[in-house]
Order: sequence, then structure tokens, then C-alpha cells
Amino acid sequence: STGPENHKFSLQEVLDSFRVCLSEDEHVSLERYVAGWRGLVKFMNSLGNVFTFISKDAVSKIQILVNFLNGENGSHYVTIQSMVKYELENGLVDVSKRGTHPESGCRTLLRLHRALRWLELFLERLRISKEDGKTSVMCADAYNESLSQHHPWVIRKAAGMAFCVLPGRPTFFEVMNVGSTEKVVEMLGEAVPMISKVYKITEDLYAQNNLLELP
Ligand code: 1Q0
Repeated sequence: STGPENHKFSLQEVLDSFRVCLSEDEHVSLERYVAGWRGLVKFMNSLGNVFTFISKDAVSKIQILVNFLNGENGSHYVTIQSMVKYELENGLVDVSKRGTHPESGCRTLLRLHRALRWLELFLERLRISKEDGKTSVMCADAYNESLSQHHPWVIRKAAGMAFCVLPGRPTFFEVMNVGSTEKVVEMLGEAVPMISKVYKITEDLYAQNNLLELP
């Protein structure tokens, strides 16, 4: 078989999950979105133990969403759009302060959504970087421009420390398992706009429903 378990992990496949999670009418498949995140976590863990504190939180968020998908109301969780509609119409979201629904699908996905913006910014920096580019700087800049605004000081501090021990650009490109530098750059050139599109659709949906500050 040619299942993903049976060949060496490639970032290309992971980023493809974000491509195929969009339907023609711009609905976002939750299952595929989650699959994309699973792959990213796998990639992250292959970078070393220091990064598991970061991936742990992503893993638990993924699990919350998988439980909804596999639960008795799973049919309402097929797309991000249907999830938002279902949870809002049924009062399943804590909208202003944490209460009876501290782990709604909407607030859980929002955390991953914010992290997706970091990924978009980071990958774009990586794409345009020169041979001597520092991944730690690219990563930190992308983080400061996005996700950090939602994190308390102590997490920002810990993230900053993790960035410092990131492997260099050559190792990164190698772990991605896409091929030559030119191939990587080409792959990123296709992947980044895809991620950006998924991000934008989710952002607009959340903005329309006043969900961007969910506790
Ligand atoms: C490769 C280096 C990765 C650097 C990623 C930046 C992440 C910053 C630090 C995140 C710390 C997470 C600790 C927990 C935070 C939570 O408090 C927070 C809010 O949740 P809650 O329930 O408390 O309200 N959670 C989050 O903000 C979610 C954060 C998830 C971050 C997951 C990032 C995983 C990214 C993996 C992609 C790595 C692959 C890069 C591929 C590059 C290809 C060359």
C-alpha cells in the first residue's frame, strides 16, 4: 500500500491537506483541516523534544475536534461553516466569558486558526529567504506579527526560547523531504497561497459571526 505511514514524511502532503480541505463553494472540511494539523505536528516533533511543549497543545486541540467529528453530532461538524452554525444556533459556545462550554469547537478551532496565520507568515519568509537566512529570526518575526498577540508573557518567553534552538535552513529543507532547494521554494510558492486562502475564509466566517475573541 502507499498509505502515508509507509513512506517518508513529506511536507508536501501535509500542505496538500490544506488544499483539499476547500470545496468548490469554499466550505472548509474540518476532517481535512485537522489532518493537515496532524501532519504539521508530526513534522514539528521530528525537529526534536524541545518542540513537544508547543505541539502538545496543538495535539489536544486536534483531539477535541476529532471527538466532535466522531461524536453523535458529528454530521454537524463536517465543515467549519456547519460547525459554527450548529454550535451558535444551539448555544454551545461561551461567547464572552468561559462558562458551560469551555471547549467548544469554535473556540478550539480559533486557536489553530491563529496558529495557521503564523505558519503562513513563516513559510512565506522561508520561501523568500536566502541561503544564510536564519530560521529562528523568520520564525520569531512571523510569531511576533501574529500569534504572540494572543499569548501571555510566559508563553511568549517560552516560544522565544524554542525559536532559538530551531535547526538551520538546510536542516529544515531536508526534513521537509521535498527535494532540492528549488523544489522546496516551488512547493512553498503553491502552498502558501492555499494556506492563506483557507485562513482568509475562516477569518471572514469568524468575523461575520463575532467569534474572533472567543475566550
Ligand atoms: C517550528 C517551530 C514552531 C513554532 C511555532 C510557534 C508556536 C508558538 C508557541 C505556542 C505555544 C503553545 C503553548 C500553549 C498555548 C495555548 O495557551 C494557546 C491558547 O490555547 P488556550 O486553550 O490556552 O486558550 N494555544 C495556541 O495558541 C495554539 C498554538 C498551537 C501552536 C502549534 C504550532 C504548531 C505548528 C506546527 C507547524 C510546524 C511546522 C512548520 C513547518 C515548516 C516547514 C519548514
